[in-house]
Order: sequence, then structure tokens, then C-alpha cells
Amino acid sequence: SMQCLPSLVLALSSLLGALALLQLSLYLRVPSRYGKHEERLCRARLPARCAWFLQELPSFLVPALLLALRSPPRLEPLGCRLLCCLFCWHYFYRTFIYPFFTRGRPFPVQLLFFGTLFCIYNGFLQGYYLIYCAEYPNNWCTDIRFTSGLLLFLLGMGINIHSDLLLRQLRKPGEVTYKIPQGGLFTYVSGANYFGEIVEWFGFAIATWSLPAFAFAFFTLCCIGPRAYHHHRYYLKTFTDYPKSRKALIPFVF
Ligand code: NDX
Repeated sequence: SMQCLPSLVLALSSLLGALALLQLSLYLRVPSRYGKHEERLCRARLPARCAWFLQELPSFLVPALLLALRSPPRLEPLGCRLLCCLFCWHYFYRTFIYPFFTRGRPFPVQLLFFGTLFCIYNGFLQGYYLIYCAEYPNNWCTDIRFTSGLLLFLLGMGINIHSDLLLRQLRKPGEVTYKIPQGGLFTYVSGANYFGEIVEWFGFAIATWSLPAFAFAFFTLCCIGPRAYHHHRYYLKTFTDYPKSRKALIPFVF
């Protein structure tokens, strides 16, 4: 049966941090090539629905299986299971709900491949750490880190889901054109969905107070932070009437 290997957790978290930096250096200047930043439309692509479903599924399945199959079942402490369920809850939404409503353009197969690998890797790291390694005191549920982190997680998730919905409503089924997002946090930033997702994973990191979760929050920041900036530039270039006061990612700041 599996055991906690602290050196494995350290190695996988460090690699995740390194990938984050690699990503930052790759995507600060040029955006990752999918959605509105795809130039060569001749590349092999899969319908957005299938692509997002396949890509995100391991992030739900791997930790859910680790949680379900652990023997002997981990009954104590509650914190680990609850936190693992939060992670799975987000990816339940991303895998089983988000793809079925998306009106996005087809997704490049090459990025789908790397995206899937990433979701297996991260799903394993977060799940393995929480199910086999994490130890919390019995009163963790009343600790300020847990409560404030959980609050941020829920707030971020709310913003993320609401913003995903606002983006979807910009198109009729079958449409692939881009419009100016309006309402919700889009009033203040071009990347409202990304802002929500980043807040969410930093909340998760604070609630779990763990190296793997902080590494993932940092990865998220390095992955979709630059993308928010590129979306913002795209909008300014495309729409002459784009709201001047709107920022890229952080309301009123940047
Ligand atoms: N999936 C996270 N890296 C990623 C896929 C890409 O969940 O090689 C990371 C995730 C992957 C990435 C994933 C990992 C790293 C990869 C990368 C590709 C390269 C990179 C593998 C796994 C890599 C190294 C080097 C390290 C190996 O047509 P369309 O699609 O543009 O339509 C869009 C529509 N829309 C509009 N419609 C009308 N008018 C407008 N103005 C519109 N603007 C947008 O809305 C879409 O249908 C939809 C959303 O579009 P967009 O571009 O705002 O969001 P998108 O980037 O597609 O993300 C969707 C959601 C969002 O809520 C976001 O927060 C979340 O997924 N997300 C996305 C990426 C990563 C992530 C979360 C995370 O890190 N936590």
C-alpha cells in the first residue's frame, strides 16, 4: 500500500514551481496559442467540449480515486478529506459542467496533450499529499488559515463560475466571434474569470497550508496571469470603444 514520501512531495512541488517559471518566461511575451490567441488555424484541433472534458478529467479522477481507494480508509483527521473534496469539487465543475456549456472554438490537440499530462501530475500531487501526507490538528477547522482560506476559495470560485457564464452568454450557439465582456467583475478587469481562479487557488493554498498547494497557486498565477494581460491587449487593439478604466487582471491595480 502507498505511504507518504516527503521527498517525493518536495520533488514534485519543486518541479511544479519550475514549470511555473518556465511558463512565465514563455508566455509573458507571447500568449499560449489557444482561443483568441491562436494564429495557425490549420493545426489539428478537437471540439472545445471534448477537449476541456478530456483535459480536466484527471484532475477530478486521480484525487477522487486516491481518496476512495485509500486503505485503510483515512477517517482522521477530517481536514484532509474535506480539503481533498474541495479540490475535487472545483474539478467536478470544470470537467462535468463547464465543457458542456462552452461555446469556445476547437482546442489544439498538442496543447490538449500537455494539458492532460499537467492535470494528471497536479491531480496526483494534490491528492497524494492530502490523503497520505497532510496532518492537521483536530481544531484545524477553526484555525484562521483554514477559515480565511476557505472563504477566499469560495469567493474565487464564485467569481470564476459567474465570469465563465458571462463569457458564454456573449455568443449564440455556433458563433465564434469576440465581443466586449460586460457585467460582474468584467466591469473592472478583462480577465475576471482568471482573477477568480487565482483567488480560488491561493485560498486553497492558505486553507491547506501546504507546499504542493502553494506551488499550484503559483503555477496558476504564472499560467493565466500573463494570459489575462494578453486578452487585455487584444481587446484594446480590437475595440476602439473598449472601457479605458478597465485593468487586465487585478481590479484598480493592474
Ligand atoms: N487548462 C489550466 N505549459 C489549461 C489548458 C491549457 O485548467 O505547455 C492549465 C487549465 C494548458 C494549461 C491548462 C497548462 C499548461 C499548458 C496549457 C497549454 C500550454 C501550456 C499545457 C491545463 C504548456 C508548459 C510549458 C508548462 C508545459 O473561442 P474561445 O475559446 O476563445 O472562447 C472563449 C470564450 N471567450 C469569449 N467569447 C466571446 N467574446 C469574448 N471576448 C470572449 N473571451 C473569451 O470564453 C472560451 O470559450 C471561454 C473562456 O475563454 P478564456 O480565454 O477567457 O479562458 P480559457 O483560458 O479558455 O480558460 C477557461 C477556464 C477559465 O475559467 C480559467 O480560469 C480556467 O479555465 N483555467 C485555464 C487554464 C489553467 C487554469 C485554469 C489553471 O491553471 N488553474
